[in-house]
Amino acid sequence: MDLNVIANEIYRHQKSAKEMDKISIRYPSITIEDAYKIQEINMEKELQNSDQFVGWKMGLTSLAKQQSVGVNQPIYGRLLKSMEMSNKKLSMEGLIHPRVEPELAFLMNKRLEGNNITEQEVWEATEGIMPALEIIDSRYKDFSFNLMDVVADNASSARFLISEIMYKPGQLQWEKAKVRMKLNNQVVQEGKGSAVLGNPVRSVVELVKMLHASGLCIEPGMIVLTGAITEAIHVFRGDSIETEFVGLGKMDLTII
Ligand code: 0L1
Ligand code: MG
Repeated sequence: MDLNVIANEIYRHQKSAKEMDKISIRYPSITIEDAYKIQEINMEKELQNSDQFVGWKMGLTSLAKQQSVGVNQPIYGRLLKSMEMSNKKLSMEGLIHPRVEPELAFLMNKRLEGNNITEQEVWEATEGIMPALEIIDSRYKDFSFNLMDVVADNASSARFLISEIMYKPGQLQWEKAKVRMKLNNQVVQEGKGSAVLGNPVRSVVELVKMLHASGLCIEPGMIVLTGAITEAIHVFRGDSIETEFVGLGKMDLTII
């Protein structure tokens, strides 16, 4: 099994926005370490193409999502500057079957590393917290995958939109932050910050520990998408999404 070959195949599908078969079927012995290595190989390609590595995302941070993939652990992915949306219009170009999920984004101002990191240390290293929308888009047919597949596909990362309004970490009890999502004027999802590992700060703690296992860390200036507060909504061209982060502001998205 050549990880570069598998990475190239996934990369081609990420770029062409064409669905592919699960790699775990053809490579049943693939490990989680292999899958993270594939993710890293493809990130290197992007950096060589002048993209910028701007942060990390955590995925599968809710019990419901973990159960749907049959795992009991979150995963991480890498965020690139080119994934960041600059306006509220999501183009379907380059996407296969996108889904939108509301998240809280942490902006870090210190390096965070190590296996013994505490919530207090994460709070102290947090410049601010911003409402965000993540657009996930699995490259696998029917959005169906196992843990190794999804990690190798950069945790389904596709696009993200971050609110311009930043809040101080102590401004709110983030586990109580309420979110309501409307799709074409109908409320379709509601949730609270506690859906993210009990509190989004724990997602950053877990991320630092998982990165440590691979000799990686969070650098100052990086953002962390901490994980979905509600189920992701499948969107199509012509849809409009209105997400209310109660007391923190609204984020709209039109799919074009
Ligand atoms: O951000 C996420 O929680 C998604 C992680 C990958 C699983 C999926 O694509 O639903
Ligand atoms: Mg997400």
